[in-house]
Parts: sequence; C-alpha cells; structure tokens
Amino acid sequence: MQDRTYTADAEPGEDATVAGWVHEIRDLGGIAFLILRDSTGKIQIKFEKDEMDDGLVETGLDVARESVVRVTGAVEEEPRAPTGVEVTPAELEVVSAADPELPLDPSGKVDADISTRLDNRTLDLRKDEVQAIFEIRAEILRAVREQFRQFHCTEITTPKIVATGTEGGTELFPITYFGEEAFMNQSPQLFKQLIAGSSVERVFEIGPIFRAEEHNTPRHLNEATSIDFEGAFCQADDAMDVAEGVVTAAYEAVAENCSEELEALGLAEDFEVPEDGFPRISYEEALERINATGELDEQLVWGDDLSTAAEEALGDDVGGHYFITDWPSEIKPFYIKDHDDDEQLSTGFDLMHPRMELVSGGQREHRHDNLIDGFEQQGLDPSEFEYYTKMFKYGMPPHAGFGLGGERLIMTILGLENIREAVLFPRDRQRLSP
Ligand code: ATP
Ligand code: AMO
Repeated sequence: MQDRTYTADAEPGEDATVAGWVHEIRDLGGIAFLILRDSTGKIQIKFEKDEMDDGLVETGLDVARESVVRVTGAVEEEPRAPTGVEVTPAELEVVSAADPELPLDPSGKVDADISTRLDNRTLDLRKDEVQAIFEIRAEILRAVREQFRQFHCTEITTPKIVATGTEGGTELFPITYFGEEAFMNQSPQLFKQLIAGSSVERVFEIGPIFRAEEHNTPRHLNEATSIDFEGAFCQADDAMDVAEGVVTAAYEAVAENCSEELEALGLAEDFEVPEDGFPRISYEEALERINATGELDEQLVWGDDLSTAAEEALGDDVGGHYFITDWPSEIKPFYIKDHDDDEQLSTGFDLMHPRMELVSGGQREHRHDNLIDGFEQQGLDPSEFEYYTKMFKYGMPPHAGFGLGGERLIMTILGLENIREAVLFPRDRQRLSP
C-alpha cells in the first residue's frame, strides 16, 4: 500500500500525506481551497497565494475536478473548514488528471438520468448517496449470512450453467456448452434440494440467477441475486419463520450499523425495523380482502394469479410485510407439495412487502412418484430431470425452503424507485455493458 493517511485520520499538529479525488476548487482571490475526497471523507487543502510557491499554487488550482492528487503538508485545526481541519500543502502531485469534461457530475449539482449514471458507474459511485446504497447492500448481505448461520445453515454454491430450467421455459437464457444446449440457471432450486436431502440438511446460497424476462420494469432484472434457503425436516411454516428472521435481521443490521449511510440517503429519521410476526394470510382470504377494497376493475376468482394492482391493493390494506399461504396447486411449480388432505391446495407461500413480492417458497414434494406426476402435469419430461428425481429414491426427507430476491430486499428496505439502483452493473433488455 502506498504511504498515505485517510482524510478521516489526518491529525491536527502532524504532517500527513493524503491522496484522493479533487472534489471542488474554490478560488477566493488571495486564498483558494481545494477539497480533496477519499473513501473516508473530505479534507480542505489551503492555498495562500502570496505565501506559497507559485508552481505549487498553479498545479493545485489548475487541476480539473475529479483528478487524483496526492498532497503532503501540515494538518491544522480550522473551524471554518468543512471538516474542521485543513492541510497547508508543501508538496502536491497530480497522480492522474481528469478530463475537464465529465459525462456526469459527481458533486450531484447537475442531475443525471439513470441510464447516464449506469454508463458511468465509476463517477456515479463518487456520490455519497450512491456509495451509501452499496455499503448498505454489503451490510445486508453480511447480516443475512450471519442470520443463516444462526439458523444452523451451511453456505453452498451451486452451478450456474445447467442442463434444465425450473421456473418456466420461456424465461431461460440458452447457451452452447461444447456443442450441447445448456442454460444459465434461473434458480438453485433443484440443487439446493439435492443438498438438503443429503445429511447436510440445512443450506443457504447467495448467488446470481438469470431470467430472460421480456418486461422492462422497475423491479425485474435479467441477472439478479437470489438468497435461497432449503431445510430438511422443515414444513412451510418453518421456512416462513426463517424468511421472516432473515428479512428482519437485514433491517436490524441497517438500523444498527448504517446510520451515516441512512443519513446520506435522507432516511435516518424515518427508518423503521418491521414488527415481527408478519401476518400469514391464506390465498383465499387474500382474494376476499383484495375484492373488498374495490380497487380492481374485475373481481378476482380462485385460481387467478395476483396482478401488480392486486398486490398493491392488498399491500395498502395490510400495511406491512405479510405472507400469502396456501396457493392453488395449479399456479405453483411441480416441486411444491400439495396439502395431504386437499390436492388443489399447495403449501406454497409468498412473502410480500406492501410494494412487491420478496419471496416465494413452500414445502417440497419429496415422494418420488408424486414428483414424477407433478412434472407430467406441468408438461415437463421427467426423464430430462433424472439427475434430480433419482435421488428421491434413496432417502429424501420432507423439506421446505424459499428464494428471496436480494435486490428487491435492498430496494424495499431503502425505498428505491428502481431495482437498478441496487445493482452496480444491472443487466436488462437494453443493457449488456458495462
Ligand atoms: P484570513 O484572515 O483567514 O486570511 P480573510 O478574512 O483575510 O481570511 P481571505 O483570506 O480573502 O479573507 O478569505 C476569504 C474568505 O475565506 C473569507 O470569508 C474567510 O472567512 C474564508 N476563509 C479564510 N481562511 C479560511 C479557511 N482556512 N477555511 C475556510 N474559510 C476560510
Ligand atoms: P421465484 O421465481 O418466485 O421463486 O423467485 C424468488 C424471488 O426472487 C426474486 N426474483 C427476481 N428479482 C429481480 N428480478 C427478477 N427477474 C427476479 N425473479 C425473481 C423475487 C422472487 O420473489 N425456486 C423458487 C424459490 C423457492 O421456492 O425456493 C423461485 O425461484 O424476489
């Protein structure tokens, strides 16, 4: 590491070398200031023109904004400086000059649309509020991992290049794998079940999923981060407890450890951790409550999936996170188990935030013959999935699990308008690079 002091650690009374980006230059005539920014904050560099070497003053004040500079000098207390300290430079080196024309203004004085921001993510991330999102994202993922460990889960990594899809044929990205057709995985679904069915029992994964979603919406990505859980000897209720625990842990970690970032996002005052005991509402009751709101043009009937408008009507009615349980079997995938006493009714559940779905999960069909029937009912050829189904013949315990959309979790925690804000380099219909 090069010898330098973070701006936040520059101690008055000592000499220091600080290095970072030129945030701003203010030339007031006899005196001028360069505000230098690094990952820990900002510091003022003072130029008293009459008292300093002309060459040094010229280099310091002619440098374009966002150039990288290294400055060595005496650090002193200065109440008028933005952070209460300033450096009087003895040496100043322009390490990397920036073009005076920037495609994006990192000071945020000039607004940029999301597309310009994503095209220039490096500059965009120089804004405090954008950096705050990714600091919080890192903290959320840390907290989620820790919570899973407390639930005695083992972290796994499953393949992303696969032979078969599980979440609907039209949303697959095909690729060529040494001359054979293969796909980018849509979900770790089958693999996590295969591991839960070994004596590892409880697993989680945080990894990418790929979906060829046709729609361009503020809450869909073509490459997203899925937070998956699978547990042997679990029922749907147990998986719901884990989902609630993980979501709550993420909020708690942000409340406890991200006060500066919340401040930068203007969320510090109103940030709230959701109350535990998310209500569990059956699909049937959900339909009744949605219909009773009178918000929809047409009444919903049994078997209907919930449209965005329906989800929003129910979200407003409930007012917080909630589960929808006991969905009709026909609209849940083959791997979700039906209730033993009613095969029209599945053990599938969704966890909803008032603005959108966060989680899908359920108890799994662990009986080999019923599983094969399920494939056929869904129009899938079970022989293509033999690598999966045959393990159900060698001691497969009852099990349950869920998938939680990582970016949707971040988006709802921070109230972001667009899911792309929660990903460094989002993939959508229009965007394959950077
Ligand atoms: P000083 O007595 O500190 O040299 P000044 O009042 O003589 O300052 P200038 O030197 O021309 O005037 O400074 C212009 C402006 O910059 C003034 O409003 C002053 O308050 C402000 N200023 C001067 N020094 C600093 C500093 N170290 N940090 C922040 N602001 C300063
Ligand atoms: P599902 O398809 O509902 O279920 O996905 C689970 C969760 O992942 C998130 N998600 C997405 N987020 C952003 N962009 C997308 N294109 C996208 N697709 C999904 C959502 C969603 O609730 N195998 C099951 C899970 C399980 O049963 O364990 C599955 O994938 O937040």
